[in-house]
Order: sequence, then C-alpha cells, then structure tokens
Amino acid sequence: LDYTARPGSTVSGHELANQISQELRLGQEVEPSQATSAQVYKASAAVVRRQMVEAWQRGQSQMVQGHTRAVGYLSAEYLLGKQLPNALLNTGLEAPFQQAMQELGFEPDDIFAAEREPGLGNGGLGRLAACYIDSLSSEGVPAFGYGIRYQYGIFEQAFDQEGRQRELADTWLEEGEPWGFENFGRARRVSFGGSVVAEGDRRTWQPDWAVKAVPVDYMVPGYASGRVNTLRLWEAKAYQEFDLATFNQSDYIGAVVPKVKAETISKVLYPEDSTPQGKELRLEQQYFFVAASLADAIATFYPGEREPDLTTLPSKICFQLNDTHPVIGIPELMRLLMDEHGYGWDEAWSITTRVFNYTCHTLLPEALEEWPAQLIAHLLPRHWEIIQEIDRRFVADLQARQVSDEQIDRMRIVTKADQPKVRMAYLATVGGSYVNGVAELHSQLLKDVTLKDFSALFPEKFTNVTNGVTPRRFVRLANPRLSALISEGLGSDAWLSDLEQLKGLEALADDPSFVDKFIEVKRANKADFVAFAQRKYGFEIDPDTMFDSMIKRLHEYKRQSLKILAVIAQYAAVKSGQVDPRSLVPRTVIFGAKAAPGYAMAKETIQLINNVARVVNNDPQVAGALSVRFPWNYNIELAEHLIPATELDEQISQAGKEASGTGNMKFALNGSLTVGTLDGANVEIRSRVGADNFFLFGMQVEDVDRLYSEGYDPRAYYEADPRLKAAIDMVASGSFSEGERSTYRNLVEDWLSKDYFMTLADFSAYMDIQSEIDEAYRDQRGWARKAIINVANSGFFSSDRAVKDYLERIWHTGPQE
Ligand code: 26Y
Repeated sequence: LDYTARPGSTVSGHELANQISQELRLGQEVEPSQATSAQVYKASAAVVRRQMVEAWQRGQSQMVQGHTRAVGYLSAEYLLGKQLPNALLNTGLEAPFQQAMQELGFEPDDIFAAEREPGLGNGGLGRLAACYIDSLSSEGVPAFGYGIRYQYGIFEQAFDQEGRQRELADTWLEEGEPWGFENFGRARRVSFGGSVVAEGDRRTWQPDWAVKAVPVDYMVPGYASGRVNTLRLWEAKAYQEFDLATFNQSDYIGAVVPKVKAETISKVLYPEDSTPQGKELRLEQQYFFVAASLADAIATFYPGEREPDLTTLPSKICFQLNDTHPVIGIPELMRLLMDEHGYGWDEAWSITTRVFNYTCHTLLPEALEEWPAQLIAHLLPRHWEIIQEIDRRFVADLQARQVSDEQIDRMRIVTKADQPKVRMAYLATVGGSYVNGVAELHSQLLKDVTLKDFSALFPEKFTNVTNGVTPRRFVRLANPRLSALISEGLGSDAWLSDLEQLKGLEALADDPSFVDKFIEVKRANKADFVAFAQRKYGFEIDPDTMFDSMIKRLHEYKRQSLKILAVIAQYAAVKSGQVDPRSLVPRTVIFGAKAAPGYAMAKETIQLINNVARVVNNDPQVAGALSVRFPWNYNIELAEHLIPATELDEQISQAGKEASGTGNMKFALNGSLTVGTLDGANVEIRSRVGADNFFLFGMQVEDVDRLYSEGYDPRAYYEADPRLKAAIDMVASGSFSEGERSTYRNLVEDWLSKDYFMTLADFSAYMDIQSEIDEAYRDQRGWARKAIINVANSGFFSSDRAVKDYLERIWHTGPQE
C-alpha cells in the first residue's frame, strides 16, 4: 500500500504505541497496562488527531490565500458513524495502529467498540452529508461542512414487552468526546426577535435576545489526498450563563434560566424525517446554524477586513443547501450584505443568487417545509421584510413575463392567505442558481410535478445529481474481506478512489475460482453477523439461511408493511398446509427501522413486525424455514455489520416516492441482489447491473398515477388474492396480539380503506417474485455470479463521482490549486 500522500504516512507502529502510551500517562494519568478500552480509545483519538493537524492547517491557509472557490455544505444533519476507524484508514495509520495495539496488548475491535457514534442525523439526508464531506476531502476540494452539534442525536430505540418502540435520549456526549475542538475564538453572536427600525432609508434590526454560537471543529481527512477539511458544528451557549444577582435573591433555578434557554437551541435533533411540524425551536435551530456559518465564512475569507469587498464572495465560496432546512440563509445573506455592509438590493441579490444552490430530497408534498409568516415575523422580523420583498419582486418579474395570475398564485413564495406561509423550497429555487434532485427519476419528477411551474420558466436552473456513497466506509471498512478480494481481483486497491474500476470484476464473474472466493467472503460475513447479533441482541440466527434485509426509516411510503404482509402470507400458507416449509428457501428476514416518535401508523407497524417475529420464531412448524429478526436501534454501526452479510436487499417503496435511496447502493456494492420497484436510484442500479441481475416487481409511476385517478380501492385486492386475505385476516384476528383484535386496528383499517401507498395493489406481484428469488438462490453459484455483476457495475454510485458532478455542474470548482 502506498501511503505517501496520506498525512500520517511516516509514523511506525512502535512510534504510535509510544505516543498513545504517553497520552495515557500524561493526558489521562493512567499506566497503559491498567488502561480501559475507553481510555485507550480516547488516547488513540487524540494521537490520530494530532497526526492530522498539520495537513489541516496547511489546507486552511491554502484555501484562504488561494484562488480556488470553496464549498460550504449547509446541513442540519450529519450522520457520521464512528470516527476512529475512518480516520485511521484515511490517514494511512491502519496498519501502524494494529501494531501499536498489539504492542500495548489491546484488541483493536475492543478499542473501536468504545466509541459512541455521533448520530446527528435522521437517515438518508444526514448520511449523504457525511459521505459528501468525506468525498470533498478525498477529492482535495477546499470545503466546510456546517451544521449543529446536537447534545442529543437521533433517539436510541428500544422495544418494550409488547414490541412497541420506546425512545431513549441519545447521550453520546455523556463521557466527553475526543474529536471535536471547541473553537472559542471563532464564536459568533446569533440574534432573535425584536423589531426593525427605520433610520433614514436604512432599516435595521434591533433584536431582543441573542445566543453565542461556539463552533466545535471536526477534522475531515480525505482518503489518500493529504487534505483535511473542517466540519464545523455549532453549539449554542448563553452570554450570561449564571445570573449572580438572581442567585443572591435565593432564586437558584432562576439564576440558570438564561443558560437553559440558550442551550435548548442545540439540545436535540428533531427526530422527524418527513413531516415538518412548524415548531419555533426548529426555526431557531435553522437560523442559528446558518447565521453563524455565513458570518464565519465571511470572516474566514476576509480576515480582519472591516469593509470587505463582498462582491468577490461568489469567487471565494458557494453554499449548498441540503434540503430546505438552511434556506433561511438566503434572506440572512441579503440582510448581511444590505444592513451590515451597505450594499443595495440589486448588488446584494446578484451576490446571493450566485452563492446558493439547493438540493431537494423528497417528493412527498407534506415534506416540503412551509413556515407560518407569523412565526418568521416574530422570530426574525427583518428577514420577514426581506422575504416579502423577494416575493414582491419575483411576482413583478412573473407579471412582466406575462405569467397568468393563476400561475403566479401557485408560485408565490409567500402564500396569499389569512395566515400566509413561506414556502422554503420556492424561496430556495428563486434565491439560488441551481436546483437538483438526487436521482434521475426524482429530478424528472421534480421538474414535471413538484416544481413544474418553476422548471417551465427557468429550465436552466434544474439539474440532476444522482446520490453516491463513500466506498471507504461502506466497502473498505465495513467489508474488509470483499475489499481484499476486489484488490486481489483488480491487482491493486486503486478502486477505493476510482470506483468505476470495479468494472474490471465483471470478467471474473465467470471465473470459478473467483466465484468460490466470493461465496466464501459472503459466508464469512454472515458468520460474523451471526456472532455480532448473538452478542449484541441475543439472537440465534441460522447462517445457512438467506439473509433478506430491509433497513431504513419506517415510513408508509417505504412499505415495510408490504414486506411483513408477505412474511405473514408465507407463514399462513405453511400453517394452513398449503405450502410445505421444506419447499421454501430458508430465510432470515431482518428489519432495521426507527419510527418518528409521533408517527402512530409507523409505530404500529414496528409493533406488528416485533410480534410477527415473536410468533414465527417460536413456531416449530416453520423452524428452519422462516425467521424474522428486528435488531433495535438501527444505526451506522448496525448497517456496517449487516450490509456485507446480506444477500437480498429490499427496496420496495411505492414508485415515485423514494427520492433516491442510498442503502440500495451500499447493498449492491457489497454483493447483495435487490428486490425492488422502479423508484429512485433503483432505476439506475437496475439499468447498470442489468435486468437479469435485479428482481423487479410492481407498479411503475404511470401505473400509480393511473390507479389514483381511476379511484383506488384496496379492498378489491384483498378480496382478489387469497394469500393477501389470509395475511390481513391473521393480523385482524389477533394472531400477533394474543387474540386481542384491537391492537392493529388502525393498520388493518388503513389497508382496507385507504392504503395511500398501494401496498395491497403491489402485493401479488411481490409474492410472485419471491418464487423467482428462491429459484435463483438455489443456484448458489448463479446467485454469486449475479452479485459479482452487481458489484462490478455499481462504481458509478461512489460519492466521489457525485461530488465531481456537483463540482462540474453546480459548484464550478475543483481541487485546491
Ligand atoms: C423538515 C423535516 C421534518 C425534515 C427532516 C429530515 C425533512 C426531511 C428530512 C430528511 C429527508 C431524507 O432523509 N430524505 C432522503 O434523502 C436521501 C438522500 O438524498 C434519499 O436517498 C432518500 O430517498 C430520501 O428519502
């Protein structure tokens, strides 16, 4: 391995062991031989961090002094996963670390286990942000990730006796955390409330309260690039943490009220992942991190300048808006330019629209954020004025273009109503240069449906960037066996920074010895997962079954209920004697999913899955043929263990609803086959790996549209397919609730009367394809061949490629020169 380009290249294992020992003795006052795993982890992190500091600082000053436009990724979520293994890999310190641990007498895996993963995101959008900052560094691009350092990340999921979801606080910071550097020198004031006063022709905001935004900086080392960027996550603090006067009046609680109020802003991640709630605190969070980030970027690129020439801002940096969450940045930059730096509207608007771009991650209309004008006016009165002015000018522009009044009303940023709302996606579209969707199909639907009026008038703004995932974390770290086999097959590990090279494996799909090795890798990964699941969850999983996984947030549109209904139908068929369990390919069906705490239907589905698991796993009649496992608290760590062991991946959303999906890419890259609908990036995966190597089923977007317009009656499907009827009847009759018929009443009622995402309509097709899957699986070598072809043709789905697409088509920049 050639580590020369990597920052930590020159350190030997022995040297690293010495540094870790020293850190244990001097930093933690413990003898290395007495240290716990947690202490060794902390010391290792400190040492690895130090190895990156020089490259980090070099990159920073090159960025500020150089002429390469930087990228500021603005995201309310970063679902990072563990940092230590990734930092070791990217800095070339993996092997020295192994040696160091051996020398000190520790098992690396025990040390890695001591790290709590920062779960500062809900799901796909947050994990995508983490992949993109990895790729930006790996491509050598000067970049910042900006976000919030939530004290509590995504809740920890537990299941109670009845199989219901319980949410526990994610206390990831309770014992401190060795990666973040609290950069007090770069703290910023973020203000709220108050009013706007006119002074001559200038309007100024006189806020009535403020918090201190303190950046906690994380290093983001690129893989083999020598570049280390910054992830700057803001923490909210009070200016006056403690009011002594109040305390002296014996009001001990009152004395800390300002502190509590300020810190609330970065206290907890909102666990909703699709339906915005319009909560004031959420808007406070959004403005908090965006205002701090914009001011920080200006301070970075114009250091010490009292009157910087901000007309050059677009040549210094551009900001990517990760969905609508940071869109309040558009009026904030207008305010900064006009009120604080004295630019006129036109100049400010020209700068603003050139620095922002917007990525949309959804198609569900209910997921598009709209803020009540009243709330914005109350919390950010000056921004409300600016938004109204943006809207007024936009409407005037539409009128000048002869757009009909009806269409103008559809396109207004501020809705015309008694209680007007601000449509954040429209504000982002108008206030930036480019709008992109996250897969071909999604971008097409954005243009044709969600933002149709806008794409018709401003077609040049719209583009697609299909998502990608980092092969470092999701192949190399998660699946070292497959990685070694790939490197052996291709003759080098260069594929890790040029994933299209995987194409070279295609020829090996017909090489029997390679196929054997591939089968052996999957078998070993399955055995690892069995051991992990036994240790962590107490599960007894039979490794000689097909591992069939569905891992993602629980949402009706993703249709976990389709999967569980199919399991129930299979079970019912065995129970009624219609199917001989020995005729089935034995399967272990694995779910991982968190439901938003307020999402009743999703929570009922979780309860159903748990109880189907309880019943099925304890029924000797299906023992060895079918089992269901639901490891709780699905997170990055679980994904990294399960994906490499999975053989069949479920991507079964209703066509036209999943914007892209990124789990689908991770599975294909790890040699699983997909059963899926033509939705999101599934479409592109299938066209790349070939129809023969993808299990396609179900309605397509046009079928769905047609059925909606014809009038969809789920009950007809229930009556028509006896397998479906048997499954639903089983749920309704209490088979999975100890005879209690009311437990799943909402689910059953919804299936039979609404079923908005047409689970029932796709059920028969989904059942039918199962026999095809079984048949394919019986031919183990044939299956492996298909899986190899999946790996070979999934190189496109690297986040390096996605980032390069953004660089070329949206950000118009590249590696630091
Ligand atoms: C407004 C708030 C409630 C909200 C919070 C989180 C809205 C949306 C989200 C998160 C959305 C999300 O994760 N979307 C997913 O983004 C992935 C990355 O682009 C896609 O692969 C996936 O299809 C999409 O559902």
